[in-house]
Amino acid sequence: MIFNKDVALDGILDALFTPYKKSVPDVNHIVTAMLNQGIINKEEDILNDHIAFRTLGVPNLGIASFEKIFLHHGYKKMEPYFFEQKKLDAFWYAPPSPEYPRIFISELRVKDLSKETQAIIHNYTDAVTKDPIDSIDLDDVKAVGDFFYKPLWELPTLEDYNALAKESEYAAWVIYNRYYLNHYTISVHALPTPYNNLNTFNTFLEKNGIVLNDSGSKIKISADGLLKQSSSVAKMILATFADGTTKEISGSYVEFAERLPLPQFAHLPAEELTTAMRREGFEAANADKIFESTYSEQTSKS
Ligand code: OOG
Ligand code: NI
Repeated sequence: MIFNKDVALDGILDALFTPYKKSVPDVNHIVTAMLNQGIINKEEDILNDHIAFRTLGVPNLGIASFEKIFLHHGYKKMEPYFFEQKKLDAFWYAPPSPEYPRIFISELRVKDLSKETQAIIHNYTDAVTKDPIDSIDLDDVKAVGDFFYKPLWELPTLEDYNALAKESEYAAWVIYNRYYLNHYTISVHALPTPYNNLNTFNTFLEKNGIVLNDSGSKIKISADGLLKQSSSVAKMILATFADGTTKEISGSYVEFAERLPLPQFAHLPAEELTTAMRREGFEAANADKIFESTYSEQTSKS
């Protein structure tokens, strides 16, 4: 297969974005503010650094299932990350060409949870007896697009949702939101000066009413100093549970990333820097705090 322009991948990404934008009003709010401020001339000027998904580590689901969609479209599996306290595993995936976003997929280590919590999760997921991806034609944009929003298990009860959230807010998020796009990420380094650094960009965001995740600190910085990340706190959505009761729960959020040039390219002017000359990949310590963008301690601030 020749990559570069993958029409199916374009369609799949579009299918993810339309519902995401509808349920995360911060996206249009930020884009409009950037247009008004003259930071961008059109929405397409924004470079999407990466998108992220969450999964449950149970048979037939999890990373091993979900990643097939993107491996099929030329993504390459890169480094793993491990989050001991949150009981998560993750990988990042490099795109077939730099105009496509990286992908970050995480998975709950279900076996590491309490027996009670495992039982609740299995109550839902045991209905999935074969890998659902294996019955999709991955070149069929409509089929893949529909898959992201197709219920793979029953709608949870509020009681189960609350019980899961006590042990793992991540588990509760996935049992309700499933494969909804968790976030997309604005590449801050690709913006015009002075907005091409996270400090200035965050000030702009906060002036425009965006509430930032401050777990650890608002700007998460990798050990090498070259990857800086911030995120908004998740938008609350009114969820309807199996018994018809409703509750406001966390939906998705927006992330902002600044990838600095690698030391050997640091002397080059910004317009000469390619993606390959900047810090690649992710950073576990940053990610650990970014996950909390959907955790109640953060969302209760907005
Ligand atoms: C993903 C959190 C980690 C990053 O860029 O390191 C992350 C999530 O909340 O599911 O997005
Ligand atoms: Ni991210």
